[in-house]
Amino acid sequence: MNVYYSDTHRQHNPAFELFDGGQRVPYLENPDRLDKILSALDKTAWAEIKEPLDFGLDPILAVHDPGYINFLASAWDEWIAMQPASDTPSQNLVLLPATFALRRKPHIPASVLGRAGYYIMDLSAGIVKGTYKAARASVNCALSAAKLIADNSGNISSLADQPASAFALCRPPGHHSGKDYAAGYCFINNAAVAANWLSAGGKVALLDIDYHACNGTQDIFYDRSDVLTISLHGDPDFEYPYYAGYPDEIGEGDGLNFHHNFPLPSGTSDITYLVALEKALDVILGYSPKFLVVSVGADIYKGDPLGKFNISHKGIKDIGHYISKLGLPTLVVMEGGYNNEDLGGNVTAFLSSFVGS
Ligand code: SP5
Ligand code: ZN
Repeated sequence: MNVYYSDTHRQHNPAFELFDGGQRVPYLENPDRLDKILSALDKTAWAEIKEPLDFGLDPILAVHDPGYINFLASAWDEWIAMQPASDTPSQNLVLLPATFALRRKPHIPASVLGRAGYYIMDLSAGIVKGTYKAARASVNCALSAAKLIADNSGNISSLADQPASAFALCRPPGHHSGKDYAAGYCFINNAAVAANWLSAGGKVALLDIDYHACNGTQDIFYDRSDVLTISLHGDPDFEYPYYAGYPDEIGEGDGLNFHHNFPLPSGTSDITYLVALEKALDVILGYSPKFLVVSVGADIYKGDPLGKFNISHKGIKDIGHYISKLGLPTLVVMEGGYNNEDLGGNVTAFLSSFVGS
């Protein structure tokens, strides 16, 4: 299986984030995550690591607001230029606003801190020098993997009767980023940009199994019927991102009935999860998509520092197996997962059912 990966992710490594209550903690979404995944992939017989191609800005701007992307591109330089000379080395600084715009028709101010509060939704999406470069490389991984499955979608692998599949080892992740905002470690919505790009060639189903609801992906496709979006996640009634991911959010306009949320309780076990997943997979089968995009987060694993599910290693393997049985050309996109020690084993277990192409 082709795996698209770029070392550029290392340039996005904020010194800290802020947890609830104002606790300043080391950034959980750190470069070590991908080191752990890469070393597990290296030990398999099937992973072929490839550099992404550069797709430029057009596929990004087909999904994201240009003012937002311009902000990501220049925010760090603008902010650093405003800082008084200080003893704090720049690698310890993070552009993180203290004032946020509620979406009540706010003005977009000229100042970089004002725009940071407009375009950033929470305290886990701070910007550093390399953030934009890393986010561009990350979305290029998703687009490169999308191109591979689009190019190969007619071919059934003789090895396992499994259609084309590819893995985008993206970092930073993407699914909390909407048209014009960064949130929850996400800056550019990799899976959404790739799904939109694929949708030029036929209907796309995007299934998000990260522990957190995909509020950004939900927003981006909410009024569209050509990309079906489905998310299984910790109930936002108690879990981040709190304000989206409820079962009554089913799309609007042309997109009515083309979004589905499956909120699940704290402590969700393999069985409970697989029952919900089967319902989600039935919706996908009924839609008859040409392509499947899976946003995968290993934060569903028991004991994840940001998760409250109780999914086992075997459960993660089974989830991959159930999804692979759809028999669709599948692009798997990396999202979250913060138990770095078990991350590699869980990701390779999930992917193993898609091997054969
Ligand atoms: C891609 C992804 O998985 N993003 C998740 C972002 C979650 N940010 C939540 C920050 C709030 C942390 N609350 C900490 C509770 C630790 N026990
Ligand atoms: Zn997550």
